[in-house]
Amino acid sequence: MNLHKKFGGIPEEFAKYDKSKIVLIPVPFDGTSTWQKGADKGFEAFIEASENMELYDIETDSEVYKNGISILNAITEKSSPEAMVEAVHKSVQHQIKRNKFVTLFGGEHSISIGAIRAFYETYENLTVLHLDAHADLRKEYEGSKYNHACAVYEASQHTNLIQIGIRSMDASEKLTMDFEKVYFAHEIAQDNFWMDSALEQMTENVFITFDLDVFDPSIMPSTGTPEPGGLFWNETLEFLNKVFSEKNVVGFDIVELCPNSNNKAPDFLAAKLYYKMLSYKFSNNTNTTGFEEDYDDNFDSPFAKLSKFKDNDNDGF
Ligand SMILES: [Mn+2]
Repeated sequence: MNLHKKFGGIPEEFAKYDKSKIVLIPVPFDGTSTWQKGADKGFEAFIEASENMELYDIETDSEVYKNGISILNAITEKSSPEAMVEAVHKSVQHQIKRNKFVTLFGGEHSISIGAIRAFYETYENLTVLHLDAHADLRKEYEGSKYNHACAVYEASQHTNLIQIGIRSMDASEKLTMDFEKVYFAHEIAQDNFWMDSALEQMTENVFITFDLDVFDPSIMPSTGTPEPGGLFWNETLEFLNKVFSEKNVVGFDIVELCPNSNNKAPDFLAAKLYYKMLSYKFSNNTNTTGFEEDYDDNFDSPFAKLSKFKDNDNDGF
């Protein structure tokens, strides 16, 4: 599945695994969602929308696809949520070892558990930046630790978890929640300092887990559980831009796109969000000549070891 799919309809030479700095792992899993089903259809809709997107990013003056974006075979393990989480964990581990910048697209939010585990096993003092309408801090839900309602419980125990945009939770989750590191949606609406405050709480290495329902349903209605009072496009991108420029973002996932064939705009939003995040990652916002130098200067990055890309200046990389 998706073997020949390309993000953004990019030329084949930029989609080849060996030459791609970025890998995209589809995990079209929808095994535990409780209300509207359909997150398993999210990836296809996301790719289709991406094919209609222009690939020059105005804000960063860059064409990030030239770093190579390779889509891996989808993780289709669904015999149980546990097995899916382990399959994701293994795959992400493998790609980190191969010095790829790892991105994932859901599927529902339980797919993040294995990815986060692979990253906190790799990086000490990892920050997990969690954007979501929901707290997702349940230790167990409907008999499983790997339910979407438990997406960041493990992160709360093993990482520096910072939560943004939360506006729905169960009272029991208060016991797990670190309120100092939670930026509720109603607070964000009235507070100009939340971005800087959240940034100050982050360690150097950050994994971003992005549940699309953090957005206001007026711009992102295509999620399983839309909640009113969410974030808007420009403020969210302003925040992400700050995070990518001030921290070492080691990977990210985007989850919970539940497409509606009568409204393609949310699918396009998801594709654009993904591309914006990559543009922020691989650009310093002032660079107009290429990415290779940024890339090699960043010795904290696992990419510093990717010497094979340094030798390929003549073939478009
Ligand atoms: Mn959510």
